[in-house]
Amino acid sequence: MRYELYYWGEIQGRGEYVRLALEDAGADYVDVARKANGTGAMMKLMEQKRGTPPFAPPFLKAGKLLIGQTANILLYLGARHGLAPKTEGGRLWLHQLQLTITDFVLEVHDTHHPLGPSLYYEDQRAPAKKRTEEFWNERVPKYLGYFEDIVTANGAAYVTGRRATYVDLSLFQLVEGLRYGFPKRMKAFEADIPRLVALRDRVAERPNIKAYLASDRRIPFNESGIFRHYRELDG
Ligand SMILES: N[C@@H](CCC(=O)N[C@@H](CS)C(=O)NCC(=O)O)C(=O)O
Repeated sequence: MRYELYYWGEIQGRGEYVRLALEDAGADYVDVARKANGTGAMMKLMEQKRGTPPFAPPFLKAGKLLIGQTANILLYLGARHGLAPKTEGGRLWLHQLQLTITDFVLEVHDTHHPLGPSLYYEDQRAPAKKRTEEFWNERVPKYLGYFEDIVTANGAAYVTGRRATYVDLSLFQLVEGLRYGFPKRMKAFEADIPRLVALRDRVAERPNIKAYLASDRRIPFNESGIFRHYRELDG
């Protein structure tokens, strides 16, 4: 089956967590909105009233299924492509971790858009600065410390053991994104999360991920995505 991924074609954004899973799995997929007329096709699916219309991208068409919400898509792909444990308890645990990543991603977004997504960053610079201070003082240590503790406690290469899961791919993306958005702050912080950094390195070396990162399928970070680099926010 050829999957159809629907996500904005110019950014990594939330679609990247799905792209990483599809790429690691070596799945056959088309990144629809990166093709001619793809964004129109994406909007059409969102506007449909019947079936299971998604609220927002990313969403995935898998045969007759149309699946929205990043964590939900990964729940589906993880089970089909060996990127999740086999037990119900293991899958729920992984899904729980991915939902926590979803929460964190929103907080990353809110560093540059603390007053909401409808205003430009340039119209919320002062609150963004304040929010970013809190984000780095309180929230990054809390979230990444949580994941660091989990990896430390199980003492294995990946978050649930010896095999990589979609959560490991997402943790890779968080470290990469923070490095891009806040290079100075992240450089100082990385000493506190050595196991997450090692996990990031392990993911980067996985053959399919390595090939993907070197390809033009990997869209470069930019200032339209979730992780943005604004020098004034980087300490
Ligand atoms: N909780 C959803 C959030 C989806 C979301 O916010 N998508 C963004 C792009 S990253 C979007 O296009 N939102 C449109 C909107 O909120 O109106 C997920 O994790 O997939």
